Amino acid sequence: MSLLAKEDVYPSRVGDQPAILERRDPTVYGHQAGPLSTVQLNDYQDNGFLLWENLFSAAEVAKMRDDLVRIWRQSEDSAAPEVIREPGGDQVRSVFAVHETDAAFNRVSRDPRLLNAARQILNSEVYVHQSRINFKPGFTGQEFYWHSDFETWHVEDGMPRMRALSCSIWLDDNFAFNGSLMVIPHSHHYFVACGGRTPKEHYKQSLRRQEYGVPDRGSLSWLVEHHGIRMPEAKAGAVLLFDCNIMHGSNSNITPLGRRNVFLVYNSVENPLAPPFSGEAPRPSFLAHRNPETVVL
Ligand code: 6CS
Ligand code: FE
Repeated sequence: MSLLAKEDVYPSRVGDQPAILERRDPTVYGHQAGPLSTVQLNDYQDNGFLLWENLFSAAEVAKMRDDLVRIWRQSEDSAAPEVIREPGGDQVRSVFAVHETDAAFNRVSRDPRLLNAARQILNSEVYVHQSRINFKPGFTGQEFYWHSDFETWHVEDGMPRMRALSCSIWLDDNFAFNGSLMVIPHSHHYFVACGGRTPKEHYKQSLRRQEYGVPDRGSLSWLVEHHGIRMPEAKAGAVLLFDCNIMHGSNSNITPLGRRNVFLVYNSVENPLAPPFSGEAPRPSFLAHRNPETVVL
């Protein structure tokens, strides 16, 4: 891989005014064979997300829930950096790198249903860029403000191009009322460049409540006026596939019903991380894998 700094085709948080730029990368990189039909691929290409209902059986969900509860219990008193707590409290909000630290979720990260869908969309071999469990517990699970994952992964991790996707495995029923993901369909076709500059060690704050690298209200309003908001709902066992650059967020959960989801982010091996475009030090590897060859899938 060239050590020359890559051209920054998606400048953000460079001290300029916010702007809405055109996407300069495909969404679906090819039409090689895989588990997704042409209709599903076209739907994903256009909207930037795809809800794959009943992908995991009730037995598989039950097993993953047991593994999740084990991780939840281990994390409650843990000072590990992978354990992120809710803003203003100490409840566990997320646990990162579960595909590395936990054998059960390592197996999930290598499930052929997910892998082959990622390979099909990204038209290449893939590796895990990031994994996490977002617990969003009942009554106390806080919001995730609007953002594009790619904006952060580009600026803070050095992900050069939009050739990555997230698989969110739903371990609870996701309803509009218990903090299900909101997405702006079609928003992945635009890159919302953010103002400001990235604070040092920003992730120590952003993973609790993100304030930099979030879209300005004018850009967000423009996207919603033109493309609306969707909030997919489905029973546990569904998987939401979404493009790295789709604008999304989720509300706080004040219901008694938890919204526990596991996220696996697959990046193309053709899109290895460069030095962060912010110019800051790279984020820790539990947030962004920097050596694809070390993550054998
Ligand atoms: O900074 C990140 O990598 C994380 N932040 C958010 C809000 N979504 C993606 C990812 O988990
Ligand atoms: Fe996100």
